[in-house]
Amino acid sequence: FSGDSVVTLLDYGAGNVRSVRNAIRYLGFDIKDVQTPEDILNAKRLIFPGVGAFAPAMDVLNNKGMAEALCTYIENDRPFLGICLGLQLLFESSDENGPVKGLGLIPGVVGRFDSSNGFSVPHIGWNALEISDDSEILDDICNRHVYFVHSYRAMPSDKNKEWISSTCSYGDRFIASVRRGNVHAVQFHPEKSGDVGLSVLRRFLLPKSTLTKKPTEGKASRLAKRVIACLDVRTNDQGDLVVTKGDQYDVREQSEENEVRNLGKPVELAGQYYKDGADEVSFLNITGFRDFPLGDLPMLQVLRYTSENVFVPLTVGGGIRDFTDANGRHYSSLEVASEYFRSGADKISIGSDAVYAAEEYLRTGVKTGKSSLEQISTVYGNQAVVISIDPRRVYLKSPDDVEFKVIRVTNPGPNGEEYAWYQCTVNGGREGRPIGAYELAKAVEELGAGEILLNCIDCDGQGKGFDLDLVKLISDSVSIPVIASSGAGCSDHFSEVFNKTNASAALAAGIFHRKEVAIQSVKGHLLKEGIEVRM
Ligand code: 1PR
Repeated sequence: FSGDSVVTLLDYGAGNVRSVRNAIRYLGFDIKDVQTPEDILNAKRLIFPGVGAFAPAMDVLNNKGMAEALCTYIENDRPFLGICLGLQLLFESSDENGPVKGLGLIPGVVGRFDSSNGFSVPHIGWNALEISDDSEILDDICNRHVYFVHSYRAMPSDKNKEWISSTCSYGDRFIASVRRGNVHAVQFHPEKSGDVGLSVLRRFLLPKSTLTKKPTEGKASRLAKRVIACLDVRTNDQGDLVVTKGDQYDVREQSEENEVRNLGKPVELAGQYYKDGADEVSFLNITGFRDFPLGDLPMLQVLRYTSENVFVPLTVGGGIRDFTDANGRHYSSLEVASEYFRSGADKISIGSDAVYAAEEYLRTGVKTGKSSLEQISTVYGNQAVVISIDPRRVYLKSPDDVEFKVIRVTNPGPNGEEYAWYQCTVNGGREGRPIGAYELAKAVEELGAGEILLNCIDCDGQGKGFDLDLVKLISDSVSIPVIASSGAGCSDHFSEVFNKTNASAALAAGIFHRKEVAIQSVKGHLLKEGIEVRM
C-alpha cells in the first residue's frame, strides 16, 4: 500500500460493511483492515462503520483492546470518520439493550426514537440536515437529502453542543453528525446516500486544498417519500437470470411459447435506476421459494456487481428460510441472509417464511426467537429486515363472514360486495393461507420486522394504481414504515398513495422496465404536488 491512497477500516466483523468498502474503492482508495490495536494507532485516516447492536460492538472493541486505541487515536485529533453506530459508540452510553457503556468521548446517552408521536421507527429514508458552518465534510450536502436507517439516536445538549456539526429532525431533533478538528462522525450512511454521500467521503479522504465548495442546490427540509425500483428476478427457460414482470404474478408471455417475460439484465437495470434517481433498488428472487438461493450463485453475483456501483440501499428477497440440501447439509435462514448481506444487500426481505412465523406466533402467543425473521433481526437489527406481503383481495357480502380484519371497500366487488379481507399467500401467490394482511403486519412488527413491503396480487402489473384501501389499512395499523407496491401506472398514482395513505415509500416495476414513466418524472411530479422527495 502506498501511504496517501490507503484508508484504514475498522471492521469488527459484526455485519455488512461491504458498501463502505465499495464506496472507498469507487473513490480510488485502497483499504487496510484493522487487525490489532496498533493498526488503529498507526492509521493515517480511519473509517469506522459501526454495524449491528451497541452492546456486542462495545464487547468486541473492549475484548480486542481496540476501545482504548480508538480513544487515544481520537483524543490525539487524528483523521477519523465514524458512521452510524460508529457515531453512537463515541457517546457515554446507549439504551440499546442497556444501559451499555460507550467510549465516553462525547457527553450524552444514545436513546431510542419514540414511536408514540406518530413517527415510524426505525427512522428509514432520506432526510434533510441542519448543518452548522464549520462542518467541512458536509459542505456539499447543502440542502439535499442523506440516507438514514436507525432506531437509536443521540440528542443535542449543552454538554455536547461543541461537538455538533449537524442535526436532523424526525419527531425529535437529534444529532446527525459531530465534528471536532479532524474527528468526524455521521449518523447517516454516506455510502448509501448517492452522489451526495460519496462527496462526504471524498471530503474526508482528500486534502482540503483539492476541494471546492459547491453552490447550494436542492431544498430538503424533512424526511422524503421514497421511490423504489423493484426487479423481480428469475432464471428463464434458457437458464439466464433475467428481470421479469408479471400480471397478477403470472410472469409468462401469453403466447404459444409461454416464455418467461424478459425485461432486461438485473445489474444493468439496477445501475440505470440508480442513475435515474431511484431511492432504493429491490431484487426479488421470485422462484427462491422452490430453488435454494445459495445454490443460486448468479443472484449473489448480481448483488456483488450491483453494489460496486450503486450507492443507494439494496434489498434482496426470495428463499430466505431454513433449508436442507440434497446432501443433507442444513443451512439456517440466518446463513442464507448473511450470504446476501455479504454479497452487498443492505436489507433482506422475507415473504413465505414470515407468514408461517406469524401464523405460529398468533396461534401460540409465544415468540420463540427461532423464526427467520426473529433470528435475522436479532443479529442484523430490525432495520435490515423487510417483510414482503403478497395478499389477494377476497370480497365479502358481510363484515362478519370471516374472523380476519375486514374493511369496507371503496369500489364494490363484481357482485356488489361492499367488504373485503386481504388473504396472505405464500410461494409467489400460489397458496392462500389462513391469515390476513392486517394480522400478518401486526404480528411481524411484534416479531421484529423493520419495514413492510406491501404488494397486492390483484393490482400487480395492472397499471391502475395502488390498492389504496389496503395501503391505508396497513400503514395506519403499524408503526414501522410501509412500502406501497403493485399497480403503479403513472405519476399520479404515486402522489395519490402518498396523499391518501401513510405509506413511507412507493415501489414500482413494470412502468420503469417498459420505460413508460421515468423515475425523475415521478419525482418531479411529486415535488410539484408539494410532496418532499430526494431530487
Ligand atoms: O416467499 O420469501 O421466497 O419471497 C418471494 C418474493 O418474491 C416475495 O417478495 C414475493 O412478493 C415475490 N414474488 C414471488 N412470485 C412473484 C411473481 O410475480 N410471480 N413477485 C413475486 C412479486 C411483486 C412486486 C412487483 C410489484 C410492482 N412481485 O415486487 O414488483 O407488484 O409491480 P408493478 O409496478 O409492475 O405493478 P419468499
